[in-house]
Amino acid sequence: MSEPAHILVTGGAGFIGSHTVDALMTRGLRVTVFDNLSTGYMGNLEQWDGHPRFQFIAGDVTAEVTQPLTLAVARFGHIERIAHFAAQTAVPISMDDPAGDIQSNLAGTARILEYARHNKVAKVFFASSSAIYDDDAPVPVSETSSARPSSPYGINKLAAEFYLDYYARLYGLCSTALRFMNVYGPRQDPKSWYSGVISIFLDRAVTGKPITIFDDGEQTRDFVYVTDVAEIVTHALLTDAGNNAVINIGTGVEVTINALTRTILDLAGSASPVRYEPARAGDIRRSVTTMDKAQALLNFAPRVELREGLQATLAWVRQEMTRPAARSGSAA
Ligand code: UD2
Repeated sequence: MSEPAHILVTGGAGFIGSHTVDALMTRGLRVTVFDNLSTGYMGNLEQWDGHPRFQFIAGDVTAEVTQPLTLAVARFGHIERIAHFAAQTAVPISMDDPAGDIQSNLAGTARILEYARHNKVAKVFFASSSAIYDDDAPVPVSETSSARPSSPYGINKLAAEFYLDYYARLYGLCSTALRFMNVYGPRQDPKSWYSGVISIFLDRAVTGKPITIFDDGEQTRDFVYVTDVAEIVTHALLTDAGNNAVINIGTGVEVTINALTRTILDLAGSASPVRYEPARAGDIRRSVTTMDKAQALLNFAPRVELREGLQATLAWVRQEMTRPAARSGSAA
């Protein structure tokens, strides 16, 4: 019997990356995580510690990757496919340091693509973002909506998509880019300024601290649960589905921040006060995706509805509070 395929997950200690590692390990594959632990946590991978099909390699996509990856190949053999999540993930940081964002998000992706073409990798998955769209694009956004990023983060994600296309045309390298809407769920760091609204609000609801809604709360987002995202990434990575395509990943359900807040307070049984503050600079008003392309090319149908996903995330937030050292594995 042949050995299970060897998959590389860059940024595999992070929020979405670690859930993708779970999905790949559960399918019986061999997984190497390549991560610099700048925002990821070893605690996100503790369930695989010591597993014979799992290895962690400390490394950074802002530097040469071939040398550190020879260690991965020495143990698990040729890397067949790559899920590339390693990135600087905060839009505001990209605005403060555009050149740094180019290094992490664009040059980092180019290094992974160079590795893939020189080492005959069968397929690369790339984590793109709804941040590539024009803020003024009418909703729901589809993959043909105007791409006009309003941040260096979005510019570099879009440029990276062009690199995927270039590698496909010039070298026949196969890839799929998924443009994520607002992903939420367990392991999204509630303490970070740059974290998602759901993890921040759940943390505040549980601790009884005030919740701050920017603007009037009638702005909308499309919230997709992280295990649904990890499953569709795994499907695109391991099959020919979505080959050389860019596809939006959300739910198609548009939710206001006010409605979200009510549900969170209700689920948590919380009396946290709610305050309103002026709109955050650069915030978009409405965001939701069409589902047509994801359905047609990936047969994607999200399984976890918002209330259910919030409940699961709430349980995780409560559990994390009982073990305060859990998120201390970061080198950042
Ligand atoms: C999401 C992505 C970002 C990028 C962007 C593209 C996350 C965490 N971020 O940013 O990476 O892809 O989409 O447009 O998924 N809010 C409050 N109070 C708070 C925090 C947030 O009212 O304490 C509001 C905020 O003003 C916004 C909404 O909640 O209207 C969502 O904010 P977010 O930071 O979770 O995500 P977003 O959509 O700005």
